[in-house]
Amino acid sequence: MADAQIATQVPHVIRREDYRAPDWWVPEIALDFDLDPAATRVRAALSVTRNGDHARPLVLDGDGLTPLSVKVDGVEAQGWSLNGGNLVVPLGGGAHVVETEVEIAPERNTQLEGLYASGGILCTQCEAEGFRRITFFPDRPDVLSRYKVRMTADKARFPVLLANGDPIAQGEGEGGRHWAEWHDPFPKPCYLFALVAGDLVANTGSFRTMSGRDVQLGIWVRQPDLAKTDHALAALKLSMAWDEKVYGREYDLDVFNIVAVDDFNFGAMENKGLNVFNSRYILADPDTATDYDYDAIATVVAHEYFHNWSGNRITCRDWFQLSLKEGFTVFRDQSFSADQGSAAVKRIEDVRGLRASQFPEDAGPLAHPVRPDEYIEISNFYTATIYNKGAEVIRMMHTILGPTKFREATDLYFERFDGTAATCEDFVACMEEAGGVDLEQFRRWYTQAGTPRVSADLAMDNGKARLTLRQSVPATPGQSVKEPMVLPLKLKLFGAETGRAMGDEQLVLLKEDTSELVFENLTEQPVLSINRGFSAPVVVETNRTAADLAFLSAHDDDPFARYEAMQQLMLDTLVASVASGGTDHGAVIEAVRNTLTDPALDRAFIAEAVVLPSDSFIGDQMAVVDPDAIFRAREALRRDLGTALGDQWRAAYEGSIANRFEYSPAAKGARRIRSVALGYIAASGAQDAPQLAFDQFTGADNMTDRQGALSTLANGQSPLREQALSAFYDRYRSNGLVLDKWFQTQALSSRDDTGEVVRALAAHPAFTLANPNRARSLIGAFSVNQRAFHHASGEGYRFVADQLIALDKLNPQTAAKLLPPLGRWKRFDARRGAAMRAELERIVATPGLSKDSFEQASKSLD
Ligand code: 0A1
Ligand code: ZN
Repeated sequence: MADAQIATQVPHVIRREDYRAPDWWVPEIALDFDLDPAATRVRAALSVTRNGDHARPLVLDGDGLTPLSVKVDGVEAQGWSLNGGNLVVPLGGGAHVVETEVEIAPERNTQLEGLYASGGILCTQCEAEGFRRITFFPDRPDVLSRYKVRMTADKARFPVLLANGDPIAQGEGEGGRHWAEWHDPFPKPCYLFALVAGDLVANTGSFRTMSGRDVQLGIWVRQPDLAKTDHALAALKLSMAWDEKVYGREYDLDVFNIVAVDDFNFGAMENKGLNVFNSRYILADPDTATDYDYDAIATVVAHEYFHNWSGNRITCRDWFQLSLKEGFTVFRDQSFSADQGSAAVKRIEDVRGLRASQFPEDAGPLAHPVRPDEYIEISNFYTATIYNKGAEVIRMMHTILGPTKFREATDLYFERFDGTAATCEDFVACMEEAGGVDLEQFRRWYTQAGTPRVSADLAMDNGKARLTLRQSVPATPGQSVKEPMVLPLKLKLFGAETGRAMGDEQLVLLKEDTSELVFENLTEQPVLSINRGFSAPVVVETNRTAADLAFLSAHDDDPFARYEAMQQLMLDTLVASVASGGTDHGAVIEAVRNTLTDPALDRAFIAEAVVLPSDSFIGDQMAVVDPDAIFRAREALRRDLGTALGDQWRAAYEGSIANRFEYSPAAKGARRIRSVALGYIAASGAQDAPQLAFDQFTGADNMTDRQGALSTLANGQSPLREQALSAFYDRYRSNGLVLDKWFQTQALSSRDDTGEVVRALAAHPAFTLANPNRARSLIGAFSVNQRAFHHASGEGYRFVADQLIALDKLNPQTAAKLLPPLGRWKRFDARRGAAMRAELERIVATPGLSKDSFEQASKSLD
């Protein structure tokens, strides 16, 4: 932590424009680990070669390491020094072997970066800069090396020893120890290094690749979890086949291993041939995992697997290029998941996620371009902008090129940059070359932050419709002036009377500030369907009436646009009620009735379409967010919908009861509509609602139904609430992942006392900040519960700040990730804003604050 303390006083800013090629290459590295949780010895032998004609010494990054020995070409070195934790070794020739030895203590590593212990398993997390906590090395993604790894460990405690690449040899040592050697033939940056040692068992399988090679697959977990790994293994096989079919990408090693650990800062990590996962993205059975969990597991398994090409075979030149691998890989995992079930529902979920996390980021103090220009701590840049907006940018290029040219362009990219550390520019250049398009102006998506806004006004005159499109990009920190973007907008007109499409869908590339489109020979009043499929990640404002939106929600032939029309109608209604206190709910009720009773629609889609926009999304539409007024308006609409459509909700509820759990798109859709219907029945205030929920809770044969019922009860006042919460706790007290749901459900509750409940839960014996999932389940969930977090007393802010200050001492990365909700103070009234600022100031002034939290908190104050 010593480095972190210094950093808070003098934050060192890293700038993209300062990139320089490395002074030294490291084509080969041999690592020898003598593993022990209390004291692990790490010996590293680096073959280094000078890059170009210069006299600069070899500088190896180190963080908290003390060299026990430094040798050059087999001889104890003399002139080395330490500079801010880094090892500086003067070298005379063009090529040398540099050997170092250090000792580290994985069991004391609470930051979960580098080599650490999780539930008795030793594992690593090196992205972005964790390798320097294991050994001295040029810790930057453009230094690619071939790795040989040898591990020795106590055989009883660590019977399984895994690393990247292929297993080469293993044997017995002295004193109950054993060893294993792994070689990875593919040069890789050190952030992809991994090793795991533990008492693990595997669910094994094999996959025959397109060229006929058999790959051994293993999902490694602790023995009691073995029965929960089938879904992940199946998802892995599907991913491997999909990447061959859709991108022509074949797996390249003889083994592919995944290990699940309980303590992990992010979701999972794509280490070459040895992915390490947060156990929540591996373990599933019907009793403990929801449909949401099952889907997330498939997506994350696919994501990490796809990185083998988009990330590992082609990596990033520097961390400013992070979206090169992350944006593209998210686009790939989204397309994979869309192909497994309903593409429309998947798109709706992805856009909902983008609006919930990326749009607020782009509108706040931490806004940054998809390719940032500077950072203090790179871990803070694993953001929704890099991942999700980055994926939208790739999707737009896919839309502009069309699927065939897009595939030719990715073929070119994979072929040209295989084995290298590339840039976002390299990717775009391949798109241009193979796609035969000019993307000069499109590149602004990489440089300009902020969510573009488009206004679309349709006016009729004399049988002609005139569509005026205007775009603007809001100012963001450090970028006050913006240039127009290229916005691919899919649009179509429908006849208001006949409901018929007036012509085909068009793809309009809006490039100017303003542009006008004229539609001739119209025989009836047109209704505009725009940004179909969410073809551009923008905010669209139109002059459509409530009647137009209701019409589209019933007749549009693009399911996303249909969903969107309903959301817009709901949003307009809610924003109007917040402003005026009015309750004109008739149009929404009728639109929901139509959707709910449309026999042509599948249930998964209906369930998405009839859910109201979240409190925070409603807040995002307002100049000053009023959390209490939003909550009241939303609850009033829920109550009216629940009451007016009582029979329809009951019918949807009864009609979706299953005899037995099944994991299929249809069964998932049924469970989803069931829990949405239950929520509306409860919102109507129906007397029997708590009992209905409780019966569902006790009778459920799966976690989706059980947790859905628990959430409904947790929002209410019935005595059955306590009964269900304690039954849930008792049943799952030894299952960490399910306990997270218990904490999260209470933190998300819409009850008045949620703040107090959450503060009490922080003192619950099962709560700990040491486990990131648990910390997120309470603090992360609470701080997105708009009304509870923004309680006028300011208690919510104080509580979260207290927790983050405590968490920062243990795990800076996780603390910093949870900080952004406190930074949204400009969006709230003066009193709330001042209270939020005061907490940010308190965080910044905390002695010993990490640079992770410092960067987030100090930027949030600007
Ligand atoms: N590359 C991983 C996510 C990841 C990022 C950073 C980490 O530590 C700072 C860990 C994992 C992915 O995209 O899945
Ligand atoms: Zn990724």
